[in-house]
Amino acid sequence: MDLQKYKNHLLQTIKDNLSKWLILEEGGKVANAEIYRFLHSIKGTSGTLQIEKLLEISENLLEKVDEDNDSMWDVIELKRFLSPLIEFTYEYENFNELTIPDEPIPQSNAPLIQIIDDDPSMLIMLKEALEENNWMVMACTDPEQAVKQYFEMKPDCLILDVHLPHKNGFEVLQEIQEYNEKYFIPTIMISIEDSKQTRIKAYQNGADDFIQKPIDLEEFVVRVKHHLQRKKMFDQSVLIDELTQVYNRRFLVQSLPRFFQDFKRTKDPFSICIVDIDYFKKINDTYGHLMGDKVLQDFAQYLKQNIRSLDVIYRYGGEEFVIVFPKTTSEEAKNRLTELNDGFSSLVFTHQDINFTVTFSAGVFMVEDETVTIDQALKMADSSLYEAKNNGRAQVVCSIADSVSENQKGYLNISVVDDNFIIRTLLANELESLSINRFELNIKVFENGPAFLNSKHAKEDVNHLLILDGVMPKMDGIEVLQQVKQWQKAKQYKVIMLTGRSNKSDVKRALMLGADDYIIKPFEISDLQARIERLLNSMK
Ligand code: GH3
Ligand code: MG
Repeated sequence: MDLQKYKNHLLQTIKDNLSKWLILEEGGKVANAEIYRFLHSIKGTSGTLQIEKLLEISENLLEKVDEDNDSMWDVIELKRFLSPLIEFTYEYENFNELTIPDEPIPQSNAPLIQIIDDDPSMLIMLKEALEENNWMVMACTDPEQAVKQYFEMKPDCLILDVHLPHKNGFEVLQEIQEYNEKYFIPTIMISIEDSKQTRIKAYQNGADDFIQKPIDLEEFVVRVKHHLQRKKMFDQSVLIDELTQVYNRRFLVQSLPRFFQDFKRTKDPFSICIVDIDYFKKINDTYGHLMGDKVLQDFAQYLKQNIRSLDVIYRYGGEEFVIVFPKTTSEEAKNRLTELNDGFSSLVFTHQDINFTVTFSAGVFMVEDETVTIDQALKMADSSLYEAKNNGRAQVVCSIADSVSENQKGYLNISVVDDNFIIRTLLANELESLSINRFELNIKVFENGPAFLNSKHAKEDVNHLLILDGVMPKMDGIEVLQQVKQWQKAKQYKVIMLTGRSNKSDVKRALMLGADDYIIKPFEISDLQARIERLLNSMK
């Protein structure tokens, strides 16, 4: 991979910091902690980027800065101290050229990797190295935001720096530990420190792997790939319910979206049914738990053997199952379930010479409308089941599609703020064609920041997706983002920044200000679309 652009970005970061400090008037002060963090991050990134000279300079300088000292540096003293770095920056800038590789295009179904590192140069570099493999990457510099993003996006792999501002990587791990363990999310800790204690602490806090900075990108990618493969195997191996040997609820959650997608493509309605054994508690109470288990097993097997190969059955919970009948109307599903009930209830169970039979009740919902969500469909099937139980059990009830009211849909405002007419129009067209059924979309374009900020559209009390150009006259995207983040309703906003290739410092600022994602211009529409879909899926 071409490291040149990351080198240039690192250089820009160094220059930004240096110029910020060096323009201070005589008598100006800079906090020791800030210098320490600065040198620390250069050391980590320069090693990874194989800039030996810079690594050496930063290591030497870092040795002279005490991490725990909270004093201030005088600007004159600082200028002298940092002179090797200033010289290097000048030489490097004047004797190296700029080359930029093509951007990769991630797919919407690609594994999702989350990287948390407070050094934007490192973040951008790792993100792009991973994206070269067609994985989707979410990058974040702020641990608070990262934790929120983690629960919203549920990544397939987490890459986490030990040193973060406000909250360190171990603390982040503790916060997400329960979910992380439950779903076996591979977690890689990265750090400039490679002491035995740090590594032990990482593993004790649930990390699966530890990679020291400087990072060898080739090895890094291979290790991530290995973790993703294991995660996939794990996901597959835990999809069958142990007792009944049908798919479990976890797989239901994973596979239901596929039926909805197929429906959108083929327009063939399908039916979702929730099936529940009648008076099951009584079976347990009368004949014992083991007999209860046997009834569950036989019931699941009976269903499995008597449905078509394309129908799918899942254990939804206790004695509740979900059956999906593809290409099936509710009337057909009802007939099939009624036949199944007749067949199953004619089977005789025997416990200590006592014979008994078992029936079930079922609720059916037919998906025939693209605006219906998974949750709504399950809710409708469940309320029909409830009705079947109330009507005396051992029967099948279908719900009526019309009762999924329009007002169950959420509203989503989308704003595109870009001074370039072509891009604005292109994006608006693209967004119009997105099929996001959960939301009633309201798309508006704005040619500058103030027009957006002062609009009624921006202030409405609904979810909002903001696509924001980084560089605009009047007010740039960063300033717009800054203002939006201060609004009380900032939580309702998801923000994607569009930035130019040469504007890596904007990316850095955007991420630090809490943008949810960024895209480098010129961008592939499919990339943008995939990113938008991911973000929208994470919205309630
Ligand atoms: P209804 O006809 O209204 O569905 O009544 P019910 O008794 O079937 O339903 P209820 O929800 O009152 O009780 C379900 C019982 O199923 C309670 C729970 O202890 C039992 N159960 C849940 N999982 C299992 C299991 O894996 N094995 C056994 N043996 N029992 C289970
Ligand atoms: Mg029951």
